Amino acid sequence: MIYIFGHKNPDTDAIVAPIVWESFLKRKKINAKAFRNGSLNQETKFVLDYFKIKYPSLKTKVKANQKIILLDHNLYSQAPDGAKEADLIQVIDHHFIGDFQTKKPIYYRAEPVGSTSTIIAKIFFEEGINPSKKEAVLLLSGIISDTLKFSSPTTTKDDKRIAKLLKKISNIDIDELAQKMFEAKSRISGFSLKEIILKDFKEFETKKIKFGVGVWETILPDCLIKKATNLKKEIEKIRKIKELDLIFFGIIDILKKKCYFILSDKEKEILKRSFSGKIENDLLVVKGVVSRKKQMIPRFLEVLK
Ligand SMILES: [Mn+2]
Repeated sequence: MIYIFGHKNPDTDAIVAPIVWESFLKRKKINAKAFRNGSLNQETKFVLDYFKIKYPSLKTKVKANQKIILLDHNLYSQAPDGAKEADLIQVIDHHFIGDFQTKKPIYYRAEPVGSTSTIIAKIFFEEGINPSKKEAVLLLSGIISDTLKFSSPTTTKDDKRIAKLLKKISNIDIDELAQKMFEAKSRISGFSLKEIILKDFKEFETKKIKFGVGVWETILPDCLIKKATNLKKEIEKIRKIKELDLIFFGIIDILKKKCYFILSDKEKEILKRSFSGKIENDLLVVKGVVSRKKQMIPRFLEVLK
């Protein structure tokens, strides 16, 4: 049995890609199972409920020599515990490739497209297999989520082309689905500020500095902007608990394409050197920044160096 994982703190792409990849492998008579490495976010819950798809089981650790596939990530810091000692057989991903080593040859497919779902769909079409309606809606949701409905700078021609094909198969109204997904994602009631900061959070490191970057994508930024001072205090606490040197957190206004970075004490100077924008109380407001992968991480790595 092969275990398929998306990254820690899964977003919609990191959940739907493993589910569809499991069913792709099953068509090839390969016994595989999709897992989630963390709790589902509101958007993903909405997608799975709306299309009546079972939630994948939670698994955060693997035993040595367990056969595993990593989707939507290639960094061990985002993989389940024990992944380094497991038997890694495939990676399909659209992120930068980190300090990555394997013991034996593996299937590795990386493409600079907007989502892993795009790559999975491409593999279906390349092999002459049409995704089922269910597979198509799941992959379409992954693309919409990661590209913020084709508005993120990570969006490529391939994402749009593949989405059109998937729309044809599934007969889904993309605008309507995206609106519902973004509404679900924007709900903050029931979450503590700590949960909000850590909900979509990834850790990185340079030679000397370990840092985390959290983002909260929303169509209703004001309800969090109001809490900037408290978010700042929360960042101080989380930095200590997680033993990180720095924590960057940005509220991303999906519709206006703006990022509101919290100017927490230790991160303030790096943030100001990384992005130019307007300072409003405890916030640095940066126009046009919506992608952690393409806009934040490369910039932070450069400035931290
Ligand atoms: Mn992704």
